[in-house]
Amino acid sequence: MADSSPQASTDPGTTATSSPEQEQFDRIIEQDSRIEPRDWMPDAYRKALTRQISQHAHSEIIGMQPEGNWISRAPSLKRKAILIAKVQDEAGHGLYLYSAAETLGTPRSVLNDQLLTGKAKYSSIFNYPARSWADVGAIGWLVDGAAIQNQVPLCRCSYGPYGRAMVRVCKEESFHQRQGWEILHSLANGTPAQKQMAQDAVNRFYGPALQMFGPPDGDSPNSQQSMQWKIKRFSNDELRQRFVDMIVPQAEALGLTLPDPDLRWNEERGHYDYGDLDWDEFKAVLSGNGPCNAQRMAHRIRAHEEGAWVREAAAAHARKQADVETKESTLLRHA
Ligand code: BYC
Repeated sequence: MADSSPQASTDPGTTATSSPEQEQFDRIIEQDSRIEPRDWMPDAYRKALTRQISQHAHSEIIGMQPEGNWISRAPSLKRKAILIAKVQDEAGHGLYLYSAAETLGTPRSVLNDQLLTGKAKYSSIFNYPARSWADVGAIGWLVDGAAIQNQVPLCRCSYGPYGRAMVRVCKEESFHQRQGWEILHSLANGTPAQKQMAQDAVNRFYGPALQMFGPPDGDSPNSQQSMQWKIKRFSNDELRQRFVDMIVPQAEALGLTLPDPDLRWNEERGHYDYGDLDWDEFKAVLSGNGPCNAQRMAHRIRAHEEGAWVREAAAAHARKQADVETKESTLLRHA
C-alpha cells in the first residue's frame, strides 16, 4: 500500500472535498483490504481506532483482577494452574493490544495515564466482583464467550495490526470459554449446593455479560461510522442477539437457567427474544459507580506504582545495551 504524506485530513461524511490520499483510503476500505500503520488515514479514523484498541487493552489488564483474586483459592492444583495460565493470557492480550494501539502514534505511557486518571473507559463487566469459585466459571463461559462473539469479527477489522492481534486473542479466548464451561459443568453436576452456586453465578453475570456488547444501537454514537470504516463489522445489538442465540442451548446442556422471564424462541425471527437490560445500571457503572470501580482502579494504580522499579531497571538495561552497541560499532569502524 502507498505510503503517502499525512496532509489534507478529510474525513468521509464531514467534508465535501477529497484528496488523493482520502480517495486511496476510501478505495482500500471499499475493497475490504487493510490499512497499515504507514498508510495515510483520516485523523478521525486514527482517533476512533486508538480509542477502541486502547480501551480494549485496558479491559484485558483490568480484567485480570476478578479472576486473579481466585488464584490462591482455586479448589485444586489443576484448577490453579489453568487459572494462572488464563490470567497470564489476559496480560498478554493487553500487551498485543497496547502494541497495536501504539502503531497509531500514541505511546503506551500516554494510554496508560488515560486509564490511571480515569479518562479512558474499560469494559463495564470488570466492575463486578467474583464472589464464588462458580463466578470464575461464569466469567469464562459468559464473559469470554461474549468477548469471542465480539472479537471474531474484529479479526477482519480494516486496520491490519488490530485484526492480526485479534486472531491470536480469539484462539486463546476459545480455550478460556471452554475452561469456564467445564467449571460450571462440574458444579452443575455436583451436589445440590454446588449446582446452586453455579446457578447463582450465572444469575449474577448474565445481564452484565449482555451489556458488554455496548448500548443499544439507537444509543451507540460510534457504531455507524465504525461500521462504515469496517472497524466494526456488526452492530452492538446484532452481536448481542448472536450471543443470546448461542448461549440458550448451552445453558440447557448445563442444566442451568438464564435469569430472563422474557427469553423465548421467536419462530418468525428465527432468534430468541430476550427482555430489556438494566441500562441505568450500565450508565452508573460507566460513570464510575459500579460495585467495584473504585477497587479496580485503586488496585491498578497501586500495581503501577509498585512496578516503577521494574520499568526503571528495564530502561537502565536498555541504555546499557545501547551503550555497548555504540561502543562495538565504533570499534568495528576503527578496526
Ligand atoms: N463497557 O458507541 P458505542 C475480555 C462505551 S476484555 C464500557 O457503542 P463502540 C476479557 C464506548 O466505549 C473485552 N464502556 O461504542 C478480559 C463509548 O464510549 P466513548 C473487551 C462501554 O466503541 C479479561 C460509549 O460507551 N472487549 O474479553 O462503537 C478477562 C458508547 O458506545 C461499553 C473490547 O473492548 C462497555 N461494555 O462499541 C476476560 C472489544 N460498551 O469511548 C475477558 C472491542 C460501550 O465514546 N471494543 N462502551 O467515550 C468494541 O468492540 C467496541 O468498542 C464496543 C463498544 C462494542 C465495546
